[in-house]
Parts: sequence; structure tokens; C-alpha cells
Amino acid sequence: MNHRTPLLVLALAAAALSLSACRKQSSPAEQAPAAQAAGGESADQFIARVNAEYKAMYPEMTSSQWLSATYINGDSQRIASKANERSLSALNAWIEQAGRYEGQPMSADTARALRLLKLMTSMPAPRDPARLAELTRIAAKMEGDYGAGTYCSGEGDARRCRQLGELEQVLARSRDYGEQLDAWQGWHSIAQPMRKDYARFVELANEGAREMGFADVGQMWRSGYDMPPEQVATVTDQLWGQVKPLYEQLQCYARGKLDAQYGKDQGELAGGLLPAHLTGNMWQQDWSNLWDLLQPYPGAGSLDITDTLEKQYQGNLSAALARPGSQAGVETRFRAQRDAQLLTARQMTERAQDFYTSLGMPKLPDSYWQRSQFIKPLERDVVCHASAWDMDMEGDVRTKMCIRPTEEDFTTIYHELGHLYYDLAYNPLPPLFQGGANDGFHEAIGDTIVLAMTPQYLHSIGLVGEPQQGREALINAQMRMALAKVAFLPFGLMIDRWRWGVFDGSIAPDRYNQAWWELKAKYQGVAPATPRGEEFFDAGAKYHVPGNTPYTRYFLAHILQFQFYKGLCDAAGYQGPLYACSFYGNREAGQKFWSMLQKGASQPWQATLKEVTGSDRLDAGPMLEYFAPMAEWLQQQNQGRMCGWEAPRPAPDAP
Ligand code: X8Z
Ligand code: ZN
Repeated sequence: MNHRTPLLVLALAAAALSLSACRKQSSPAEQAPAAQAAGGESADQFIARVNAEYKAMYPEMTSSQWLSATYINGDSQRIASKANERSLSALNAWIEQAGRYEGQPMSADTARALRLLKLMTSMPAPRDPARLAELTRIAAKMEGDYGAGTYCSGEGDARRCRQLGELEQVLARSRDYGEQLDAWQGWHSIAQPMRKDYARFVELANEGAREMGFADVGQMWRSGYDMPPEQVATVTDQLWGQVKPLYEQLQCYARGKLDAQYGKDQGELAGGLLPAHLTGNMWQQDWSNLWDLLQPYPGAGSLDITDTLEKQYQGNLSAALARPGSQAGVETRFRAQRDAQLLTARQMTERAQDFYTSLGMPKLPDSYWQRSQFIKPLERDVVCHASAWDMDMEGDVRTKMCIRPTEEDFTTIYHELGHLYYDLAYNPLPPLFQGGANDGFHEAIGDTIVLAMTPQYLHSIGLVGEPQQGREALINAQMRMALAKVAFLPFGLMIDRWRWGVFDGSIAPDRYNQAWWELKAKYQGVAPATPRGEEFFDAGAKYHVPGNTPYTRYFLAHILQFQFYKGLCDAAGYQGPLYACSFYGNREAGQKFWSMLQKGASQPWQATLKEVTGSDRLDAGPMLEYFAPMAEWLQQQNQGRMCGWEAPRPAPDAP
């Protein structure tokens, strides 16, 4: 995965690594390093050694994880969990040794590296070898189960089995209430068997966190922000308070449109909640697929990128079929389809790379193009959830995706390349500093570029027609962004509100699902259309829960990306309304961006933010500035409607 905490690493996906993390056969503490430490290793020497050992063991860890994510089976899971076991026990040994340096004189860099060491994994492991091994086995199994998740329905000849990608397409494209409900429920059924594993996972990881001196895993996650962990909830609540009125207006508008499409009795649920299966997205985190229903002014500037990408694929397919020697036949056609899918995916990725190189950043290395996974392989299960990987801290970077020719996947590629460019920029730093300034920064890089994909830019690359001028076209463009960026905000917050509660024990396993839906209702204003009791484990149907990727990073990224965007637009000398700025091709903006990436995690994020934006505070102001026209338009549209929603009351025994 992705990234972020170095240990974990993989970039993109951040998550994965985490799981994995590092170590070696027997605990390194029992080997040479311990002897050296006893022999008077200084703090600076200790950190230098950890950096060297970590870098040396890192490729084995990432390779085993790459294999288990791209060839899901029992063998690859065994190898990945073993490698993870080694890296996590090495980490535990380093952390134990680090205790000797508390209160001793050392350089500021070494003090920072020592703090980062304790946060290197998002999956703290117990010291007890048997329980550590159990934890890594469960982690590999949950990730594999998610990746291989398949929903089979129907009887006899009508029986068919579908995986996430296909079920997502139903939500994206079908407007049939029952078909969407079936796809949504079907995918959520794959998580039911994970519930027990997850509860055990929580116990074991909490044990690891406590041994490292944290109250629980949630507190450990909240300790990675260069501020007291108890402030993280307050800071994120404040940011949410800034943007909530905008989200409420969007939710209200969407509800009205769903009512119009499905009728009031199906288009909304009691209290004004949106039915979870009707938002065009499995988790209701991005509503872009509802464009057909929510488009403000049909005809005022088409922004249908998916349509253009599909045409590009069809063109590639025709070319493949027209190749000399292609005979008509099922097999030839099938091959041609695969070739065209791969070619289209690569072209989409080249297009994304072009944005980065236009800023003066380097091309991705040849190995990237050879070793990445661009489309879903046939005949084996893979984790399709997009991720970016730094395999060796020396240029072997990759992405792993199952790209389809859709707008969503197109922008996700830009997101993933943001992770890789961060990796490449900070690779010269010591390994402990190879991470985002905080994990929200890592998630915000590619998204900042996505904000610069204005209608003008999209036109320049042939994806949409000549941009229309005028208010209607502007509102269309704003809606397109709002469905991705504003709709996401409460989802970005609620996942870890749930996990923090799970890790601190306030959400016990017998309330997992109830608490999940209470938070979905409270923050997002969505609800399931049918009862979801404790026989379900709906949190497990979202990758980052079985994959153990912290999620607050994405909420922060959705705020930060507007701050970065504004900072880069300023650097480019842009003057004009924020929403119309694209810094495509601007070397000044590129230089500023690259300098920020090169800093990695070597200094507190506040200092890095200040260099780019002039301010050291998280602030939703730039996001609100960007969406000012949309906010005003939504208010007009919603006039006379009752906006807001009422979440169902928590059951009496809930905290
Ligand atoms: O997981 C991701 C990326 C990989 S870091 C594809 N994202 C979150 C998600 O899909 O839930 C990007 C936006 C939010
Ligand atoms: Zn990401």
C-alpha cells in the first residue's frame, strides 16, 4: 500500500505497508544490534543503524506484500504474513532499544526520528511471538478475503458470481432500485465472515499499542500529527464544522433529485436520510456517478469524461481487431479486448504522468511501466483497491490498479501518481524521514493536481469539448467537483470515528454494526434501506477496515488539497477566481510542489504547510472559497425545502 508511514509503506496504498512492516528472522534485538547498543551506541548512531537495517530489509517486505496483493492465495498470504512478522519484530526490537535514549542529548533530527520510529506501523504488534504471528496471519487473511470477495446469486443457469468492480458498476450505472439494492447487499455479504477476525485483530493490535506505551491503536494513530493526540478529534471537528453547512446543502439537493427519480417513499428514508444503495457508490463516499440525475444544467458544457474514455477504448479495440492476421472469432475478439483495455489504461496513466512532467517533475522510470499492474488480471484474485508502492526506496515504484475507462479511475490514477512522486522526491532522505509531512499530505498530492483539471485543461487534452462560458457551465463544473470532494467529507471523518471507538472499547463487538450505521447517519445523512443487524459487518466491506489503513488522512487531505492548490496557484502568479485556476505546465508551481515533497517527514508538517501556503494551520477556507458559487446556487435550489436530517436515536445502552 500506500503509504505512509514509512514502514509500511507502500505507497499508495498506504495501508498495506503498514500492515506489514518490518523485521527479521529472530528478533534483531537478540543479535548484533543489541550488542552494539550495549557497547555504547549513541542515539545518533542508533538511528543511523535503524535507517540502514530498515532499508536493507524493506524490499523483501514489499515484494512479499506485492505478491500477496497481486496473487491472492494461501501461499502468498503465508509468505506475506511471515515477512511481516519479521519486520514487525524488528520494529519492536528497535522501539525497545530506543527507550535507552530517553532524556539523553541528541540532535533534533535524531529526536524526531525516534518519535517517528514508534509510529512506523499502523499495526502495532504484541511482543509475544505467537500472538505477533497470529496478528500478521489475520491481517493477511482479511486483506486477501476482501480482495477475493465474490457475491454469487441466482439459481441454475441464472447463477452468476460477481466481484466488487462489477457490483460497483451496477451502482454507477443502473437506476433500477432493486438491482442496486441487490448489488449493494451482495457486496456487503462478503464482509460477514470477517467480523470474528476483526474483533481478534483489534485485541492483538491493541496489545501491541499498549506495549509501546499508547492507550490503544486509535491513540497511536492520533499521535502522528505533530500535536497532542487529544487535539486531533477537536481539530477535525472544527474543520468539519466549517464545511458541514455546504455538505448539508448538497445532501438536501441530492435527496430532492433521488425523490424525483425514485419517488419519495423510495428516494429517501425517514428523517431525510439518503438510501445507501442509491448514491452511485458502494460506500456513499463519492457521488460523481449520479451525474445523470444531479447535473444542474444538462447541455451547458458536457463534462462526461467517462463517455470520451469509453470511446477511446472502442477506438483501441477497433484498431486491435483490424490488425493484420486477426481472424474473426471469439478468441481473437477476447484477446483484442484485453489488449485494448491494457492500452487504454496505459494511455490514461501516460496522460496523468504528463501533468506531473509539465510541472518539471521527472518521467516515471521504465521499470514503473514494466512492473505495475494496470488492469485486473484474469484467472487469479488480486486486491483491486488502487495503491502506489515504493518497493525499494531507490526508484522501483509501481501502481496496482484495475483500471477501467471511467472518470473515477482516471482521477484515481492522478491520485496514485501523487504518492509516487512524493516517494521519488524524498527517496534521498534517511528512511525514517521517507513519509508524508503527515499522512494527509501524502493523500493530498495527486488530489491537488485533480483540482487543477479544469474544464479548460480537460479540453486541452481532448477529453471534453470547448468549455462553455457563463454561469450555467460554471455551476456544472462546480457540481462535478462537489460530487467528488464535498460528498466525501463526512465519510472521511466517520470511518475513524468508528475505529477509534472500536479500539478504545467504547464500541464493543456486539455493537459493531449498530455503531457503524449511527455514525453513517450522523455524519453523512445516509442509511441502509433494509435492517442491518449484528449478523452483518458492514465496516468490513470497505477496504481500509480489513486492510487496516487509517482513514483520517483522507479527511485531512480533502481540506489540505485546497490549501495546496491555492498556494500553487499563487506561485504560478494566477489571478482570478480560485476554481478556474490550472497550473498545468507551470514550472514555478512545480518547483514549489517538488520542494515540499522533498521535505518528506523531516520536519513538522506545520512548517512544510507554511512554506507552501504561508499558513501553518489546517483551514477549510480555501475549499469554501473554491465552492462559493456552488454554495450560493445550492441555497437557491433548496429554498423552501427542509434541509438537514434526523439521525435515528441510538439504542438506550449506547454510550
Ligand atoms: O484509498 C484511496 C486511494 C488509495 S490511497 C485509492 N482513497 C480513499 C478511498 O478510496 O476510500 C482515495 C480517496 C479515498
Ligand atoms: Zn492514496
